[in-house]
Amino acid sequence: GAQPPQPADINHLLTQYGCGPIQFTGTSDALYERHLMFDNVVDAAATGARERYEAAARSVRDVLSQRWLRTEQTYERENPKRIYYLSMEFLIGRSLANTITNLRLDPVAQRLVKEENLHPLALIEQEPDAGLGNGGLGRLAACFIDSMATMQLPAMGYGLRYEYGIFRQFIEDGWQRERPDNWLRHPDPWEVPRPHERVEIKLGCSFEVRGGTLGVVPGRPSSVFGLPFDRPVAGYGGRTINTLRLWAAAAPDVFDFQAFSAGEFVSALAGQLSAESLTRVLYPDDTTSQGQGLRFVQEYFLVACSLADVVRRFRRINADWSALPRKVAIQLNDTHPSLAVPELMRILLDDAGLGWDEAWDLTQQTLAYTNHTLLPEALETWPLAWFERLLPRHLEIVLEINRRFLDDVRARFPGDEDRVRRVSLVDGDPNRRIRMANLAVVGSHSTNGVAAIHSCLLRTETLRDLAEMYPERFSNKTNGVTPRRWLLLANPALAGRITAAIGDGWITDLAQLEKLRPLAEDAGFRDAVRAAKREAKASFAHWLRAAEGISIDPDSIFDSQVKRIHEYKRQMLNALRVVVLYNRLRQDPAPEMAPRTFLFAGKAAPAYHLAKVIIKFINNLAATINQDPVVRHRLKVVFLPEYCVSLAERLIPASDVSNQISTAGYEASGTSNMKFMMNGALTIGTRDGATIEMAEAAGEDNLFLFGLTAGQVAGSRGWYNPHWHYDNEPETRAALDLIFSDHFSRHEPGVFEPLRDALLTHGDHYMHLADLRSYLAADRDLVGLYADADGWVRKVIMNLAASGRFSSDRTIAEYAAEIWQAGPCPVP
Ligand code: B1N
Repeated sequence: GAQPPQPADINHLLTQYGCGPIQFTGTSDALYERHLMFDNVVDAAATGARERYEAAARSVRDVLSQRWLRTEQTYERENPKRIYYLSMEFLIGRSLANTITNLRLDPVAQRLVKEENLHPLALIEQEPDAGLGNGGLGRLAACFIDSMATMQLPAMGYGLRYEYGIFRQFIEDGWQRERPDNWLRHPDPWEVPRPHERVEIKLGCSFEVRGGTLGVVPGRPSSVFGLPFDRPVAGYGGRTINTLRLWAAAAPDVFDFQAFSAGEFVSALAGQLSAESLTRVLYPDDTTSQGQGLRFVQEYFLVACSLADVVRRFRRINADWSALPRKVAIQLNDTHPSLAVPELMRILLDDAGLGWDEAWDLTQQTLAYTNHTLLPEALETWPLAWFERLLPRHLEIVLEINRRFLDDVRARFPGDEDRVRRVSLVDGDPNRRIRMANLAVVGSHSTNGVAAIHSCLLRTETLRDLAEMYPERFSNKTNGVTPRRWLLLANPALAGRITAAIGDGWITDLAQLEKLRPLAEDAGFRDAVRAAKREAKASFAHWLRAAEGISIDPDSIFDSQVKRIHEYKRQMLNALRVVVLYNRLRQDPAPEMAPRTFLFAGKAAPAYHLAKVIIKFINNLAATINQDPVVRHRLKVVFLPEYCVSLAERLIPASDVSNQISTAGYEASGTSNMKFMMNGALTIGTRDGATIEMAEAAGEDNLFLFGLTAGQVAGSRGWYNPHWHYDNEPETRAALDLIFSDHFSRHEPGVFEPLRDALLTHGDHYMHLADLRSYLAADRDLVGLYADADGWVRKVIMNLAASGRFSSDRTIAEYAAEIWQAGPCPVP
């Protein structure tokens, strides 16, 4: 019968433990210090940088939490058509500075930094990059969710919460080495676990993961849990806070193991490791598919968790299944989540009890597919035998889809059995495989490429037969990048000058950069742009010296190529250019020429040997050139280890020249090309991917385009012979001879023989030698223009003015209008 304590008593009870003087509202202490005290339980006066970062990040999260909740409540209430972006990769990078920028909290952050005596850069550096992607495809997904939140679209990203993201790269004796990326070592202040919203995924068999490979135990069905971890996606202006939901795999609870005898208790629990290995690590292949069993299960896990979640949310407020395509749009980021086709069919047939025709119609109307590459080694196919064991019901559904589809093909093209074989979802006997791209096209209402040339080749070459069947399904959606991260945040020097000139409307409407076009003739604005570049170069040079101990001259031309290392991207073509320039200087050491710094960065897939040899070559080239007293004040070569989003944010603003030199027809779009363009670099490149559209927008004379066109590349496939160039072009021959004479590998004779094989003996598949001379000619023009400071900045401004088209806001507006038929749902 004791009385509950009265308020005065409560205060008394609390104060006896000394819970002051931290306040909860009104001061920056309230925002920040209470996290040190109550989350980490450390004395504010004695904290490390990591704890300060965590407290700062949690403070920022506090600011958006209510808005985040209200965003979801608004969607529940308004019941708009929702957009779901399914991707095996989200290459997010860091979130602290980006979230502060998007919430426009800079003034608050500055006050906090001052009052708490924080070192903002040191703080920011504490956050690991969320490297849950390989390259362009994963970064595109991250730019898209930024744009969707900024445009107030009711959208959500679904991905996997890999414990280890893309490997960390370091260089040893010039070679790439890999280290695991343990990015979750410390608690991540951005993620909110939602254990109550877990989903159970059923598989046709049990499995175990040993040494990274998947072993299946047939006949014994099993299940895995998907635990959602939510991350806030703050739109610019902070009106909408959307969610990126990442799934972690977990074994069923101990409870399920009670059937085991006491003797098996420990081994049964140890078996949980298998289920949890599912989301352990991101596969490090970019534009290739290794076809590993564990990857297959990862892909199914993403699809099954996400669709279960989507359907549950849909059913909460919609009674009628037929409303699905009016309320849900699901975009598949490449074929990686294309098991969504049979999975959605399974749900509609088996769980909802719909008939085939209705289920099929709803599935097609709900799903849409984006293709990101034409490289044959990237087109996913999975052994039919794996479906049989792991997903027998899905196999039944895929085969029934195929039976009906091939009936249609035969009806439309009687007697054309060749065509039937080409378009079938099942690759022929004896090693029957399911063709995931065909499944994605047939099972959706939309297939798009990511740049005009790519979409065109997709329609006319790679997926020609399917495009003939369903021409209305095919379209182009040229990629874009978010100007918030890639200009406003990464390049304050340039962003500030743009805003001073035309106001800040460009941040959410990048087409406004067109207003800069007339300012190319304004000497004051040209000076401002030049000064911005100079600031960015100086700060990059300063960082490079501090971080890597490498000095570069901010008065030299910064000439960059940063992207995954791949033969088709032709880092070797760039390296050959440098060897030719080196040879020229050795012959004539004193030409009037601006000094040049060549910056390379990028990771090689750990199993891609030739890509690793290319890294080794660039490093040896750097070592030789940087030590050579004759050339070292004119040429400098740097290979920057550990390319990642954060490094891109520093390097791109500082670059004068952007190399986009893929063999024409092979780079689907490219997206760093756009980031360089909007950061005031000039492009030297081939007519490939979105670079073609950049040249259209800025005018061809404002880029340095060279080399074979995609048509010429395809047309010379039959007769191209690299030896012709070796025999007839003295500079080409001299460069190759120098490499193969071990000039760059004095102590490692023969290490570069694999390059000879690729470039000469085996026919130079990516046609480096065909383009070297025209590359050098374009390079000469470029260096010539650099000597004319005003002429250079004029072109920079013309590029900047034309870069508005390459905002991911424009891309997302096109997806929303033409594929999703979805609009904004503003949060009041
Ligand atoms: O997607 C980017 C494009 O800008 C690039 O041109 C393109 O190369 C890139 C399998 C891929 N295509 N395919 C992949 C990534 C991981 C993987 O496991 C394929 N990445 C691209 C954005 O559209």
